[in-house]
Amino acid sequence: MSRGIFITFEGGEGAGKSTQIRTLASALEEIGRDVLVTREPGGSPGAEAVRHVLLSGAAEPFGPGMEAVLFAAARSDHVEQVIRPAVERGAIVLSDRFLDSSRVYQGVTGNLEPDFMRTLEKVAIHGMTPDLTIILDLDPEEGLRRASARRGDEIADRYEKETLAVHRRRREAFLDIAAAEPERCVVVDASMPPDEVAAAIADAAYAVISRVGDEAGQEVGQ
Ligand code: Z5A
Repeated sequence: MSRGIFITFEGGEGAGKSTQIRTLASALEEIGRDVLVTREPGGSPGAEAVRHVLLSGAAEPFGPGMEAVLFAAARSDHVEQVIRPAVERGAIVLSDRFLDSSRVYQGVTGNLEPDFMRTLEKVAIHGMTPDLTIILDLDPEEGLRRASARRGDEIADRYEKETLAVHRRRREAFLDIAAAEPERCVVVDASMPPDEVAAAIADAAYAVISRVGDEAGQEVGQ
């Protein structure tokens, strides 16, 4: 049995991550693949309990360091309870946000020390680096407009309420990560119509699926 594949989706608010994960999951299931869709913060019972604390803003008064540790604790549980077992059984795991969100939201716009962030990341993921990260790139004004239209009368969460300048800085930070790790990250223009965004994502995903399949074939042939 070939090993599974771990794909993460990143980007700003309202960029279309959930929409595109659903589309890719359906396409992969149609060709008979075992697919697990998950999200952060959350994805396991322990991490979902921490999600509420983080998104309600309950941890915000205690500072970005406290929030970063909580995101890392949730991620560690998510990795060990859900992601690693699924990848080990051969599934394709699609996660709505993962380590790059911590690098950007807590590390860059939370102004936390790079060494502190690296240590937390190492402990939280314990070697579970994504095979592919799709960065959905969108002007934050459009992303917030989409997120607000979808939310309707519900209250904006802790992150949606932040200033446009902060959201712009995050967009740049995601693009900086993609430039620094081109072997892992693919940037997709999220301003295109959903089917065009989906086609670009499918190209990137199938390329990785085929590469991992070839590597598994070579190992079996050794
Ligand atoms: N966070 C953090 O700080 N540190 C961390 O380590 C992690 C997370 C893991 C999670 O929020 C928050 O936690 C997040 C960062 C922080 N900040 N916020 N907010 P969340 O899970 O509640 O929300 P989100 O991750 O930001 O996702 P989202 O706002 O739900 O957006 P989305 O999933 O990217 O978009 P969508 O739901 O697919 O689409 C939004 C709307 O746009 C919807 O009505 C769609 O129909 C529409 N849409 C989608 N695609 C298109 C296109 N192509 N054209 C037009 N309209 C579209």
